[in-house]
Amino acid sequence: MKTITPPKTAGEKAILVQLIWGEATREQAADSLAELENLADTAGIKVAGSITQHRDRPTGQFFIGEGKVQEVGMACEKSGANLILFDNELSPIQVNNLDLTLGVKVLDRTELILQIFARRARSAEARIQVELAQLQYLVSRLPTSIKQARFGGGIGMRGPGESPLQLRNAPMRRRISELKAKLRLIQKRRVDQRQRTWPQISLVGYTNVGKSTLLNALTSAEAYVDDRLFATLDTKSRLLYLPSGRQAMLTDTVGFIRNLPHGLVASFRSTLEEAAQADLLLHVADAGHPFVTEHCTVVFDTLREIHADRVPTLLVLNKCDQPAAHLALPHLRTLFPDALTISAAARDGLTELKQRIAERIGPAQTPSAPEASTPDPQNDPA
Ligand SMILES: Nc1nc2c(ncn2[C@@H]2O[C@H](COP(=O)(O)OP(=O)(O)OP(=O)(O)O)[C@@H](O)[C@H]2O)c(=O)[nH]1
Ligand SMILES: [Mg+2]
Repeated sequence: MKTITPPKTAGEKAILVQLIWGEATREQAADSLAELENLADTAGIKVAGSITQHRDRPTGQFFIGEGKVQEVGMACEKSGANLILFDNELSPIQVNNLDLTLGVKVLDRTELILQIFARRARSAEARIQVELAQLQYLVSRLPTSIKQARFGGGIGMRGPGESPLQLRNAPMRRRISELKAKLRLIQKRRVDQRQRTWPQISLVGYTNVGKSTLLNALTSAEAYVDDRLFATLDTKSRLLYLPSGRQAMLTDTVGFIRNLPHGLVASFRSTLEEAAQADLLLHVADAGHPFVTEHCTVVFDTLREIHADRVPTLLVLNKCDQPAAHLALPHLRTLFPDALTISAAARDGLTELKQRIAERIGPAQTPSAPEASTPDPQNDPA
């Protein structure tokens, strides 16, 4: 069985489509659309334009209204776009209906993120995680009757003329079990290697906030840094030397993003589990981002999902060298009085950060012990 489907998005031109409904405000919707454009850029897709619609609720047939579908079709024709990227999550039937009506490939936000992951995964572990994410996403979208049928085809993202409805299921479930077992083995080896000699600290946070930059600034990790979403899929760990004379193992993680489907989070458990098992989390946030508080909420929610919300956490407001951060700081300090303010890029505030980490980690004589509340890694609910 093939391990991974190469992404098919490179060199494509897209129209972005967004439906604003329910409780979403205009500002949130605009930020979400800007994020989708960033995701498209990360995937190497040119954006030819965007179309937004307001409705009370989505339509069953196309998600957006029929008139809007025609408008999207005309925009594709006019701009030569060969791809439609939806900011909202669509049902397989809606994708199918749009494909058939418009004759243009349609991807929703989640599929786009999965394709970025597929392109960026380098290590064996990350590639297994991506395949697992793709399979779990496909399984989660199959109607029950199809889920119970037998599966005989290949795996991977939906290709031209191929719909999730045509996929059948038993070998997928077998493959999912195989991949989970492989991941557990890789993870166990890693944990065994470290043998919890050092206290474990995980860097967590929204994507593109500067986690890898901070890892580099605090250690000599030389982790990959890029002004793109999901720069890090292959995470690094490095020893951090604290002023107390103590050392701790600092680990980077995959960035979080809003509306990340649960199946995908579960697939990235082996890196996220590190966060759940850590002795301390450094929650890094971009203080200059206009939606920093929403980003923090996404991170809090995701940590709860992976049972990491009981791990002691230091909130680190990064990018404080930026003028936008200066403006936001008074408000952020009221919201998060215990947060530290730093600039990982300018290496500002790192001495105080190390001091605070040392205080949280405790004196060198204290052996580190995992909290009883950490979840059982064998007990994967996905
Ligand atoms: N101005 C400023 N930019 C920063 C700072 N820290 C990081 N950046 C920039 O922010 C962008 C993202 O940095 P990364 O370290 O790759 O962020 P990340 O959180 O690891 O991102 P992902 O791995 O994609 O989730 C890069 O362009 C960095 O140069 C900072 O303190 N100030
Ligand atoms: Mg990174």
